[in-house]
Amino acid sequence: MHFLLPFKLACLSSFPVSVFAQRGRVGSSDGSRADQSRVIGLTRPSPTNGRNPLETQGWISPEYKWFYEYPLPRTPVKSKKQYVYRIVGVGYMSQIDYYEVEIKSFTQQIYPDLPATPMVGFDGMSPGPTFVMQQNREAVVRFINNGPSNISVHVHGQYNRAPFDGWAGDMTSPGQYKDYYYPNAQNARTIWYHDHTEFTTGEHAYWGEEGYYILTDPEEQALGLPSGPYDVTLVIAAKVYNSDGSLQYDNNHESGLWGDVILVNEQPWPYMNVEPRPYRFRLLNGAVSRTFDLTLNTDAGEMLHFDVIGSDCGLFNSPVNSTFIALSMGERYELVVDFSNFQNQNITLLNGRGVGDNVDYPATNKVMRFVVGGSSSGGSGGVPQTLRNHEEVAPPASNAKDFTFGRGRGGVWEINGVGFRDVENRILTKPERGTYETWQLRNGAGGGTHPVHIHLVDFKVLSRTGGRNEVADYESAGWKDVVWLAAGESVQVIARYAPWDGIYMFHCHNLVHEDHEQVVFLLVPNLEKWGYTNDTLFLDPNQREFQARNFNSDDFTEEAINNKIAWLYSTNPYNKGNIAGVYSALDAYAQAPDGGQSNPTGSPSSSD
Ligand SMILES: [Cu+2]
Repeated sequence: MHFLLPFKLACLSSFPVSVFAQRGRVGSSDGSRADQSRVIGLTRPSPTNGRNPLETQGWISPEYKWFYEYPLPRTPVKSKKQYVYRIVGVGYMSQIDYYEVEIKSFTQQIYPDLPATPMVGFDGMSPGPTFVMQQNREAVVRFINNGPSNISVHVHGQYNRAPFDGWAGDMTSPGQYKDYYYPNAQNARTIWYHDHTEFTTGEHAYWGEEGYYILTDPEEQALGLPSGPYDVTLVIAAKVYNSDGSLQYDNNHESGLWGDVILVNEQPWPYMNVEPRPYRFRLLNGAVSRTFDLTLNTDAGEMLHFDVIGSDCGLFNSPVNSTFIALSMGERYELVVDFSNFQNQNITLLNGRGVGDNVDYPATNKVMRFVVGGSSSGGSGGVPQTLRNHEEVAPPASNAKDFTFGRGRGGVWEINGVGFRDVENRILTKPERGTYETWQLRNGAGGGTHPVHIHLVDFKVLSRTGGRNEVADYESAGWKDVVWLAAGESVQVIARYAPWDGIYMFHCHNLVHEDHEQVVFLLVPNLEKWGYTNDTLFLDPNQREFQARNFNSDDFTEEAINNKIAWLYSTNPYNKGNIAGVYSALDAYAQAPDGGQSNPTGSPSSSD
């Protein structure tokens, strides 16, 4: 445990649910786009209010008429290759699992009465196959690009070294492959992988290039949470279709693509048969620009209470009871919903209207339906009151750094006036490795909704002023890597810039904004006196030896793959799996009077 400073955050106190209720609109409601763009925060919905038909536009897509008629698709778990690279050392043996994933085109039936939709996805499916990784078992995943355009794969929510983090410019072209080396060393968490290619991330995610990456650990497995068929991933998206069934990508003058068709696991408005018992749901907003305000409702219009057990970076210390979840792009929440008292009833997942800066369409207030059966096959799978023991962290004494997300000259989305193409200035900040920093994220000119994602770190949401003026209980209860910055809001987050040095992105996760410049970098610099040998530093996300290679069948024999993994291991990006040792060395460095020259527990990046 490396968070040693006890501190109870003020924002952990409970807000009554009522403070979120019936949050009003700003300005008149004449239904115009201009009016909608001024809407801030959330309309706390019930199934029968919070809905102003004047503000609902007509269908852009062909009208979809099959609500809750098709089942929720369940995404298959990705299998590793049978051969495993084993490392045997003095007193230890570890192994690195190896996976191969092919990016390729495919078609999927979305409208029953239209041609199948052309898409591109990991292993030719969307969502892509779910990775289930075990803590402390590293993995190498070979992504082979047989698709129509460049890719760069980002595992969102894991501290990958920079060359394996899916930097926007680190591209794998069609006909190439790249080996990504993942540490899998963090606590159990529901994370995801998606394309992160410069200027086309939105389109690529939209065509289907996203999927789950679940990391599990023994502590989580001992909790007895609902598992197997009762542990369900739900990626929610919103898209627009043409009359020939193909996807339409219109970014509305670079402001956003809100979508009039709501999909869960790539099926419009599905249903799922459930038993009257608890289920674990892992929610992900995989949409390009649409934010959601989700509630579970009976046919009689009652809202269900459920337990929120985790967020972006894993389980909370204790569950947080709620009736709603606000979900911006890239955010994840894990819920346990108990259907025990709803035998033979429908429970419908609904979305609010007037949420964030969304444009509403006829059916964007609906998401999916759970059809509760009459009997359960047994098993409890309830929610323990103690899920995890994660200590809190003290904010640093120094002033916060400020980052303003807004629309600059020429209407370009920027951060502090800097955009992705501004190569000279786009490294906006250099947090010292191992230190805590508080960042003030502000929504500036141009309004809009900016879900802010910081790569490398887990952060805690400390405060929100303006707009909703509150941090929801479930936002502050755990650690996150995306925070929703709605119009008029300023949000403070704290993170420890560790364990690695290197260049990492931070950006808006409205993918239209991201593709139109709202991406900059943080550089965690090399600590000068920390005993590096300088042979492999992993600072540069485009470091040549880790880049994509042209496809060559000689590279795909078992021997070649084992040699490649052995070489990756020898470059030692992850301190041979001893990441606790990296943290204690960082602590010692910070405390040592000689600036850490004594280097007590070894340097994390040196080679043998
Ligand atoms: Cu944005």
